[in-house]
Amino acid sequence: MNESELDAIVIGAGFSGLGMLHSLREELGLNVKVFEKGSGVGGTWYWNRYPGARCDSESYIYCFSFSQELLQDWSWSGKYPEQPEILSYLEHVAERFDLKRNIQFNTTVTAASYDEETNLWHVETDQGDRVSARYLITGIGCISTGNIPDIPGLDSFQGDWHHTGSWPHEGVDFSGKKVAVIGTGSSGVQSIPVIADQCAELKVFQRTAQFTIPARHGSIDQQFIEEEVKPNYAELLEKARWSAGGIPVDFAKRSAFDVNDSERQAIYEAGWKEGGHRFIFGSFGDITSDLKSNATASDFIRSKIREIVQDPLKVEKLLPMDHPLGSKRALIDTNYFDTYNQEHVDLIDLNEDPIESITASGIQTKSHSFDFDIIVFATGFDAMTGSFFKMDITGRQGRKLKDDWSNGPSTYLGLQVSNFPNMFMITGPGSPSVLSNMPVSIEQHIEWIKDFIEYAEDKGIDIIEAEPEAERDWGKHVNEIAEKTLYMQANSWYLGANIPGKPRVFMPYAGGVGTYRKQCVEIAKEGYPGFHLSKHDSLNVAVAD
Ligand code: N01
Repeated sequence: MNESELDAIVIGAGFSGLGMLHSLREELGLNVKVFEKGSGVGGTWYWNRYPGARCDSESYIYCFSFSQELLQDWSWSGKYPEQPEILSYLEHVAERFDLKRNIQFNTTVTAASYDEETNLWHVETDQGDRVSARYLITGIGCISTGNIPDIPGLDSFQGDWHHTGSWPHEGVDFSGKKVAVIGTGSSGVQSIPVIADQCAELKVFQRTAQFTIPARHGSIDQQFIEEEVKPNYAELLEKARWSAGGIPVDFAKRSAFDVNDSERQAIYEAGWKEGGHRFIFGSFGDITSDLKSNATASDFIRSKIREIVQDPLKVEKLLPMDHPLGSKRALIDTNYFDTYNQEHVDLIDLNEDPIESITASGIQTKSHSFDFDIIVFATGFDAMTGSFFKMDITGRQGRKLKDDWSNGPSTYLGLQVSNFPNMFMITGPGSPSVLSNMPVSIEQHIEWIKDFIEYAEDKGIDIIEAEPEAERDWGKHVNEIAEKTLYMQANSWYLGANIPGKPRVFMPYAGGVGTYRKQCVEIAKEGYPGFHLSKHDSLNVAVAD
């Protein structure tokens, strides 16, 4: 590849980067280079190798849809795809479509700056690369920069410690070990039961008790796949694309108060037995929008926690009382609450007994000193903006993305930022991706970006740039939609609440994947209102406010 003729630089080789590379190269014939920090493809699934890691979208819908042959040939083994299998899938995609020839691994992009004179993005890496291209596309994931809390004394700890989001490839041997897990979000809830099975002693440090529903994970239903999925993949995917959450299922429309108490109880029992997110979307349509309806589901889950967990002291700590179900990321689990019935598993409520420091031998809380061999940080991510801020991204007239986003991210459609021409984001803040089945959102972004670039090239347009007004309006719209949801009722990473000092801005678009897609389609049909499209000349240097 002649790098002096690069058309596009893509950052990241997860679902987003692989799909974008394939689309730009195969459909538009562009000369594309991908930079990837890891030594292999996979993105999230390359890094998150913690015990029990899997996706909680059902496997048949957690995939690329651009190749009918790929859809028909690939077979998942589990109801939910587990991390090693997702990684194999992405490896397979990279091999099958010969993508690796355009990917440079073990390379971190450190800086990217837009040059108004040449209308090129100049990209620098930690390996000394200096390359330029007309388009810069970020596929850096939105939950990929780990949050390791600033607890005094971590440096002094004599044991091992790991963050779930950068797990050692060789695995961690927990046998006979005293282990601490800090954090009970998706990663904690998935890893705690598996770590408990392997270690001698486990103490979980919990800041917020969680609602979680049994996943009922198991082998995939082959008959369902062969008879209902594979012959109907096109229709299923189309349904997913226009749905609220990127999955091809029907949401219950009835209210929790359309039925009497015993009917409601029976519906929740059936949902609990079936497991997974169907407990929420298959039961009542207003659980996620109406606090009173939500309370019936929240109460049901609390009753299940009381039923499952034997120790009343642990029950009290495990009951989520400070936020409604679904206002933080909805969780599904395997044996999470049962795990606390094991004698070697204990739970520390950080609200009663906060961590004061990490010592050479373990963790010091306000009232106890605990010894550990291994500390696991399941403490989440500096989501949506963290990975952008790790790079020095400079737009027109030296503007820094970090400065422009100092009060929270601001984008048009989650796809572009004013003053950063020809830079596109896949799963950026302001897009619905994190509230959806990711591959469906990612493919929508990829297709839309590819179509826009094709449109621009056909019309001789050199510069694509979100207009500040459109960006402001989109931000307002994202905010208005969020205000109507229950998401505003919890301290979550959606709001940046998990990172001390991060501006409290609800970052994802909560209007649904289908509604978002409709707006994107209409904008494209109308010739991309809200974007300033221009031919490049070296005087085109005006900065928008
Ligand atoms: O991170 P989280 P995650 N001291 O932020 C706690 C996706 N994902 O890695 O709730 C003590 O959800 C924090 O407490 P609180 C998915 O989108 C998907 O689990 O902030 N505790 C919380 O309990 C998910 O939402 C899958 O009060 C601290 C936990 O650590 C996203 O990734 C699997 C703390 C962090 O939970 C992130 O999930 C895994 C501190 N200083 C991840 N700081 C699947 O598809 C934070 N915590 C299944």
